Amino acid sequence: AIERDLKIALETGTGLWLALQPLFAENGKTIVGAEALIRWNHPEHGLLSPAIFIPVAEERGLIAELGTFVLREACRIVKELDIAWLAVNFSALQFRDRALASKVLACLAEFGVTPSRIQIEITETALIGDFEAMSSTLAELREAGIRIALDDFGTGYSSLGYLHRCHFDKIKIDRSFISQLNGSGSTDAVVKAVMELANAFSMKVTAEGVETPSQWRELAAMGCRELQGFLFSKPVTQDEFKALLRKGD
Ligand code: G
Ligand code: G
Ligand code: MN
Ligand code: NA
Repeated sequence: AIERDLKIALETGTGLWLALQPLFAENGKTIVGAEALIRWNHPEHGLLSPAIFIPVAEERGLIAELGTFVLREACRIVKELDIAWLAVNFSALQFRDRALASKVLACLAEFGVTPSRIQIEITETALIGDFEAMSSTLAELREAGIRIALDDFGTGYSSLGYLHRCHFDKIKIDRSFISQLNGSGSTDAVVKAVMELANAFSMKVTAEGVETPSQWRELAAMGCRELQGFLFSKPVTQDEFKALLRKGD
């Protein structure tokens, strides 16, 4: 039933929308960009999490359509909001389409969106499929100016080899690491090492899931320049996001 309803939602464009979570500079005040997180107001079940329906879309061959919806909506939003960039999450399965890069670029051109204003987040697990196809698609997108972020870093399978052969603009340290920071433990050392690794590969670093002021302080001290988490803001509606931008001015 979820599958049928999702098909209808995608065809009619009703019920699906993008929540926006701001990303902040180390001062915790300046909004540097945002991440789009899909939401579904289901006619009977109410608000559904993507953790429920993304896997259904992936299993039922609907992920390409869903990805198209997300990208088009992201283009519309980034033009409307006064933000530098908006990041969208792509499923590994979307990269099975060899024409993905040209379709993405055509979409941006249609909306008149500069490629540097859209970032694409992929998880490490995306890298374990057809690595050659994946990295050529990513190279094509990067050459056009779209920035690529490696999401949930540390939870998957990325090796130094992947990082070396496939250039990412940014890594997002998974929140499971951030939540274990305590000022002196082994997780602190790991996060520090990841920041140094990122430096060596000229990648930016985002800390995800920052929930406490002490995590914030420690990350800022380590030199982390981009922070995301409930401490600063949860994902919000577009109107709420506009209010956040006004507050920041
Ligand atoms: O907001 P949160 O509960 O919102 O997201 C849960 C999971 O769903 C995260 O792993 C997130 O990356 C994923 N997700 C959110 N939006 C999208 C989307 O538009 N496309 C894909 N493929 N995954 C998404
Ligand atoms: O996998 P990805 O990083 O794309 O997923 C983003 C998910 O993380 C979303 O579900 C979002 O709601 C959630 N999220 C964002 N900030 C925080 C936070 O500070 N704490 C927790 N627990 N979840 C967060
Ligand atoms: Mn993400
Ligand atoms: Na994550």
